[in-house]
Amino acid sequence: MKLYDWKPAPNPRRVRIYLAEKGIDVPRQDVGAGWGLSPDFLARSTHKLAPMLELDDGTLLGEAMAICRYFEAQQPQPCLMGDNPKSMAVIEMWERKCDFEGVQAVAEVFRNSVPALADRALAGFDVPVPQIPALVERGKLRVARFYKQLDEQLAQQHFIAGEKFSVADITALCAIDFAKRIKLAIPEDHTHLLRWYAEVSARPSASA
Ligand SMILES: N[C@@H](CCC(=O)N[C@@H](CS)C(=O)NCC(=O)O)C(=O)O
Repeated sequence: MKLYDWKPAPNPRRVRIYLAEKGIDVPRQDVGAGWGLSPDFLARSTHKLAPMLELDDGTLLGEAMAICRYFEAQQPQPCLMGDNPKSMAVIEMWERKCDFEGVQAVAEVFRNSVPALADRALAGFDVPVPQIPALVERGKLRVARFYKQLDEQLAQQHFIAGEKFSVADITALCAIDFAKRIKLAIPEDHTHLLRWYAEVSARPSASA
């Protein structure tokens, strides 16, 4: 088994934090090459995205949460994806929101503004995809709404999907640290979100 990883990127980090929380050690290979992925990895990967998990039978698994789901089924404890129908659904709902409205909103700003990605505005494409500058402002609106929704949610409960730490917290943390790289930090008046951010950032897994 091998995990194809890319240290500076937010989606591979979702898997690294998850594995650290579970105490699972998987052989890894960093497939980054500058602002993109190495030609070797691109040639053999169907999705042309990291992370990617290669199983011993050669199966290639893409998508951060599909990789986590594979390990969760093998080693349920500590439980990070719910242990009953309701908690599983609530965690999945919040994790998907943190991906679509968090990671992907930040990526919209990042990929449409960073000069090094001028013709690579969408990940995973092998043809040039030019940036659309108007998407930067729209992405910022999405990120601001994401922060507000999380702040409201965290006023009600300790972690994003309830009273226990879960994959929803992992995805939210990766989205927020990705946003900080482009100076979209949590606003100072979002006190509940800041309380949560300080706590999850202090977990040993956050340095994964
Ligand atoms: N939905 C995918 C997203 C994967 C993704 O976008 N990965 C980025 C790194 S964060 C990537 O591989 N980008 C390749 C590139 O920029 O060329 C997941 O959950 O794993």
